[in-house]
Amino acid sequence: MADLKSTFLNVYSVLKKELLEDPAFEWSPDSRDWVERMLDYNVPGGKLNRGLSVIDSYKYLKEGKELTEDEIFLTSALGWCIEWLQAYFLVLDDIMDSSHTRRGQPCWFRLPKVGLIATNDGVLLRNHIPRILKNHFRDKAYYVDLLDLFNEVEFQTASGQMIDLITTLEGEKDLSKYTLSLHRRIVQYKTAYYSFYLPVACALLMTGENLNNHVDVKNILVEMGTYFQVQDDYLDCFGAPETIGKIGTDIEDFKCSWLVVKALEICNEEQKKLLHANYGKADPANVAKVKALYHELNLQGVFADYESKSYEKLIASIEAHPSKAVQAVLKSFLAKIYKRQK
Ligand code: GPP
Ligand code: MG
Ligand code: MG
Ligand code: MG
Repeated sequence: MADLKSTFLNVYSVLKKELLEDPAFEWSPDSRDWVERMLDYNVPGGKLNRGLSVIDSYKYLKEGKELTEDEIFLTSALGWCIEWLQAYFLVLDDIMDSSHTRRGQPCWFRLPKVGLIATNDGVLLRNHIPRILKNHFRDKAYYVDLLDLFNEVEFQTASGQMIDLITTLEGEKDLSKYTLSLHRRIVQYKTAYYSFYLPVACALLMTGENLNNHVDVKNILVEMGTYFQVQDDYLDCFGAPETIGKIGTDIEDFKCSWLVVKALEICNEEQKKLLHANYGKADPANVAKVKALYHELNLQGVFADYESKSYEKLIASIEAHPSKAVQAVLKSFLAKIYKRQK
């Protein structure tokens, strides 16, 4: 594992070097330094689960056959394309969510020298993906499918992000619209496709599969991604900032979080009034009242219950899949996130 990670990180250096020598631009020392610093700050510092999953998934699909150097490089390059996509989303998401920290450091746009230049950095990060794909995949039979996959998933994510954001519009804040079905719609689009379906779909394309034949795999991965975002919502309030590397802002931001949806479902009239009066306010005193209510309602226990039930359901649908190799892909992905603390 440690070995796989260091191989993966070596590929990052190769891809970065190519981008910093991109012949389509006349580089100056300043511009090269900016992009290098921006990439090192935003791309490689996460858990790398999404990226590493491309290599893992491909291995399982090859049923344990030793990968060639070329296959390791290509699966890693696709893994990095997903990490680049993630960096692009996070740089912009942190501006949209007024977040302060990410991966244990200030959000990129919070650096005094960066500010709103971060929006253009997001656009650059996004543009690096087709450049990496062109450099390494243009001769492959699945090149067009790969481009199409990244485009589709980006569109789904931006659409999910849009519904996440418009529910919080000033003047339209309305807790009564926060239901489990709205929550599901948001997280399926903003998180599940790019975080869960995309890595496995990349591996499937590399093995020559047609994605239209794997809708059942997609459905299971979307379920898994939904569970993952419920964990993210839970950790936003109950996680330790030192461990998750970020300070939660969902209560302040009036987010349609799984926690507020559950709270609304089980609270009494008086508790509902308290939620309406305090949710979505920046003042720490309001936030503290919402958190106290979450404790009173034992949302930690409700979440623990949800977590074990989701796990059972996911395992059952994975085991119903006819291919042992696909089962192994899905189980390894689930094992990486079950009961995660970060
Ligand atoms: C995660 O939501 C969703 C994204 C990172 C997708 C962003 C999409 C864009 C098109 C910008 P979140 O805000 O709960 O994540 P976190 O808790 O990590 O801030
Ligand atoms: Mg956010
Ligand atoms: Mg967000
Ligand atoms: Mg979150």
